[in-house]
Amino acid sequence: MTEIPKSHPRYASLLARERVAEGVRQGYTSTQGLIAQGRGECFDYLIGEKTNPSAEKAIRAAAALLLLAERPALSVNGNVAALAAEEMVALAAALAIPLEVNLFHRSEERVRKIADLLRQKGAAGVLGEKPDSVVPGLEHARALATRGGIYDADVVLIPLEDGDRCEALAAMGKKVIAIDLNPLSRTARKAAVSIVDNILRAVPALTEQVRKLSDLPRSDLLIIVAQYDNEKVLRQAVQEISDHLQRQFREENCRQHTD
Ligand code: PTJ
Repeated sequence: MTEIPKSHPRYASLLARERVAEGVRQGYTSTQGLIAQGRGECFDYLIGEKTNPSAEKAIRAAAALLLLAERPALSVNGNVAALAAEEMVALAAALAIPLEVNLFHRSEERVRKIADLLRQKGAAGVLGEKPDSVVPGLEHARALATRGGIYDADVVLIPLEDGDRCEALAAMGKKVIAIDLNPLSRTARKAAVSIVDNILRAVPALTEQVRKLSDLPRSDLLIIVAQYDNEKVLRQAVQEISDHLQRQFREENCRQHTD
């Protein structure tokens, strides 16, 4: 990997880019994953490269949903593995559940490499290498699922993917939690809880919330979920982008006048 000096103003973004490129070199991230990373970088820039209040609300509701679930499941694709393997392992450990590898551009070799990476990072259980069921309504490899994992889950976390599996999982009666920097994506609009944030920041924050809320009685968790309104949160996320851009323009104008 290219050495990025910590003093570089775009250190975090460049490091993430390197991680995805390394995932491609190691063969667990798809080449298409590079394009997804570019889309993500663009939206992260627009949201201000920080966890906004709308995302904080979604993260809290997502943690409550995962704690209330009888059978929660966490999905991992090639970009998630490259960017946040360790963080996903920590989240799975906090919930005491396995992770499940699920790929759009599926090859058995990539599935095995991602499963090995997760085990190497300390995952206690990894599903997805031997899928035994299919999510109805999907005609691609992402339909493959495992009983005891995503197939039977009542709540599923799907970071960084496009919309049709989100809809198909919701049609099975599951509550879907998305992590997607694009608040206008089909996934974000169809999920029960959409975390509009970079996975690099969102997953550690989600694990922290899971730990924090785990002492609460179920009745309090139910209140958090009942008070959550995903449509409102997505509108807020779009407003945060607009406010951020207007602040940027104002600052730029001020600079030009003082130069
Ligand atoms: O590993 P595979 O074969 O399952 O393929 C995975 C990718 C990501 C290539 C595949 O799911 C794909 O093509 O996804 P899309 O359609 O590009 O959608 C990815 C979404 O994730 C986009 O809305 C991006 O804005 C968003 N995204 C990209 N990077 C990040 C992100 N969201 C949060 N954090 C990121 N770092």
